[in-house]
Amino acid sequence: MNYDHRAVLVGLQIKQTDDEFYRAMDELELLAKTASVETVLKAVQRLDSPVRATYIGSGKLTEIKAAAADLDADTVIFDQQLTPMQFKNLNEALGVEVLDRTGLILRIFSDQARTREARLQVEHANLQYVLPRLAGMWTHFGRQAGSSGSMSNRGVGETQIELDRRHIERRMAELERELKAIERERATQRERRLRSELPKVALVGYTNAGKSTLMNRLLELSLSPSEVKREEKKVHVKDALFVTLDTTVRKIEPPSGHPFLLSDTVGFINELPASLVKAFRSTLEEVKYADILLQVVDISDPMHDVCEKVTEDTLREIGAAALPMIIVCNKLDKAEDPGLTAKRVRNKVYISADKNEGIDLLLEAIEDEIANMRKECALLLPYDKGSLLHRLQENGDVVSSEYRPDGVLVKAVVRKEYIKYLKSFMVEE
Ligand SMILES: Nc1nc2c(ncn2[C@@H]2O[C@H](COP(=O)(O)OP(=O)(O)OP(=O)(O)O)[C@@H](O)[C@H]2O)c(=O)[nH]1
Ligand SMILES: [Mg+2]
Repeated sequence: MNYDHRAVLVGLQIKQTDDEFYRAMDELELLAKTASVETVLKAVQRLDSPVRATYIGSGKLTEIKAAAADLDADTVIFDQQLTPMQFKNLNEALGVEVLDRTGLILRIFSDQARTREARLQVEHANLQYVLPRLAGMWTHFGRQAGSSGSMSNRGVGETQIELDRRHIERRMAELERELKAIERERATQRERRLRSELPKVALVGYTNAGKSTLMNRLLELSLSPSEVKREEKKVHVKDALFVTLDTTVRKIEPPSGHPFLLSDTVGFINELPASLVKAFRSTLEEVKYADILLQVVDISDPMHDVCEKVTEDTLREIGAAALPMIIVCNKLDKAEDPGLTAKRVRNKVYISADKNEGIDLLLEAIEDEIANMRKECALLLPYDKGSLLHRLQENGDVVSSEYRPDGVLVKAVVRKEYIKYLKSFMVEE
């Protein structure tokens, strides 16, 4: 792999256990890799609390500066979000580009954003992050431009910062207006989907857990062989973080079983930066309109418990914690325990999306949840209610129908909350 940058990663271990801390450092390395940054050194410091002005102690700072020079690193990445003051001081002290975890995640989001909405959301999050850090960035760019950052240059820098600030604020207001308009469009689309009686199933989970891979597997069930080959309906899969940033919805028609709508969306991560949560709120919130959640967990990750907790916390934050959920333990083929095979234990299913194992068990679990939300009833539909019959048929809800002089006697399985609208057509069998 060719990298664009070389970086020293700096971690500050405060309260975390070693396991938690090193997992977070590994994740930071994977984030860096996703952003095309090669990790040349992971430096660690243990302190009771971060140093207010410089995050790490001055001895460590000198050490890192020397290491960066020795190893030819052009970037130093810190494991937590730095305060604007820390950011400015570290920029001045280190003389190479300084990034914190938030800045790194923002960079990945910028690289991966494809749709217009995702691009606008990322730009907004970026500007929000940049605004209080302008002073620190000016130090950096000022130096890059060859100025010494001496007193005589300070005035120029400050005028520039003020101009930049006003420009950024204007752009942010513009972005907010555009995003509101897109959100309205999305609400209309959503309403259309809600009106469709198809059950809505949403993939959720930590980034890189295999959500998009699973979506493609399920999608293949509904495609003809030539469509499978063309791949155009499939979603993008990659061993990197935040490959998916927007929501894709596809209709899935299992060979046996009820059709449903499946959505794939942005993954979660521990301590998702606040500016991104805000910017991606409407994308994230899509999840709460689902009927059933599929929480995809990478069980080959030794710390997958942490990921599950992060997912559950995030779901609570967006008001989706009470929805029926199936836990999909994915990457079975890579799991440490070799005795583990595809199986289903109530609402927990062990699968390998990549190796196509256990998908049938997952479909059964989905089918059971769908059955839970539906109820069988007998209806006598007058002949002028043809469109209603058509809709029931289209959604695969009709079990049997019999044409009678006074209308069509239909046995159908419909969503429980829909029953109240059908009351007037209901008959005893
Ligand atoms: N070994 C193994 N790898 C898998 C499995 N499922 C997915 N992967 C791999 O895991 C990586 C991430 O898969 P994605 O489907 O892109 O994951 P995602 O959850 O959509 O990730 P983001 O969209 O980036 O949040 C890819 O390299 C997949 O090939 C599996 O069952 N076994
Ligand atoms: Mg994905």
